[in-house]
Amino acid sequence: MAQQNSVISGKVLALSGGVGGAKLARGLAEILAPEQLTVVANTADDFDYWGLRICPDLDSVMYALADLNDTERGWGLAGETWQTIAAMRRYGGDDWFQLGDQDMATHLFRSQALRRGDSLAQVTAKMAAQLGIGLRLLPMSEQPVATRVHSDIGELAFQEYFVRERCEPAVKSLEFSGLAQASMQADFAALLSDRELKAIIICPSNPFVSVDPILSLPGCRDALASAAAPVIAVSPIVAGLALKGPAAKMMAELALPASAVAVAEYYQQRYGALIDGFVIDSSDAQLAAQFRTLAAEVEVCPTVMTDLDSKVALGQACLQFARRFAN
Ligand code: FO1
Repeated sequence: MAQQNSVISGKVLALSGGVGGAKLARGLAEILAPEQLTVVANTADDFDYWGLRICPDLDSVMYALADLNDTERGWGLAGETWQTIAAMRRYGGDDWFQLGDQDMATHLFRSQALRRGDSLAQVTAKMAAQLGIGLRLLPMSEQPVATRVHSDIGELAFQEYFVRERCEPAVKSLEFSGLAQASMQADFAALLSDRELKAIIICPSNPFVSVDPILSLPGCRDALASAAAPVIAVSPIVAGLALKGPAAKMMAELALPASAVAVAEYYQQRYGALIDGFVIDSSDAQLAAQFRTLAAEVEVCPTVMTDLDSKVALGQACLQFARRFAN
């Protein structure tokens, strides 16, 4: 990855869900040297399927960082084939969650390594290195945490809600099973007390199912608050819509208005004065004044990432914004 002129010296931490977060992580990877950047991905979407451990957000970030992701479908690998799932269908096996033939190697390799005793961070690092990724990609935790969706059709595992039911059930509440017994992945926790850490960026990922599981890990909120670096959050809601996924629909179901301000208010209500600055899209510029009542700084810039240039531009804007908080 060719580095562009870095606007920050020191280390940067990006907290990410799947697709939206992966795009910003890819932009940051273009700007920063590999040793400067750590990306921590949500693992509360993880589940077992066909006897394999599936980690969709970690994989979305890994594939995007390696430029191997399918940008049209939004998940999985580009140039994928689907012979195994077709054969699985012939047996009458589960086919509601689609695993491509190449993607399956990721799940097989990971599941085998985990069974042999590797940690999730270790096997992720091995795969990332083989895909040419130099930066550090970490799972939020080594312990399993599973998002449970309490919905109008009953309780669902996250992927059952997201993929099998196509996000159609109305969400009543969310629960992160296993969270109380989980801890932050060790390198993630250590980075938060590193004096070299200069920016913590919450990527434009779903606040409820991608960011909350990370920030709700025991000790995470306080460790972020006491980190030397400012915490910058990029709004996943642009002009009242989620660019991808069910965030705006979930907000309506949770009785929150779908707006960048409501996301900021939600974070403030749940985590207190944790977030120092919010990045909102230019199309939401008229909302900027409302952030003053939240005692948070706001940066207005284009946040919709359609190509590498726009990913890099948003990355640069986040880093420049973070620098403004340096004392
Ligand atoms: N998303 C879908 O909408 N349908 C699928 O069949 C599907 C399969 C899949 C396989 C591997 C993988 O890493 C991701 C996959 N995703 C699929 C995406 C995934 O459900 C979501 O990106 C995240 O869990 C939401 O953050």
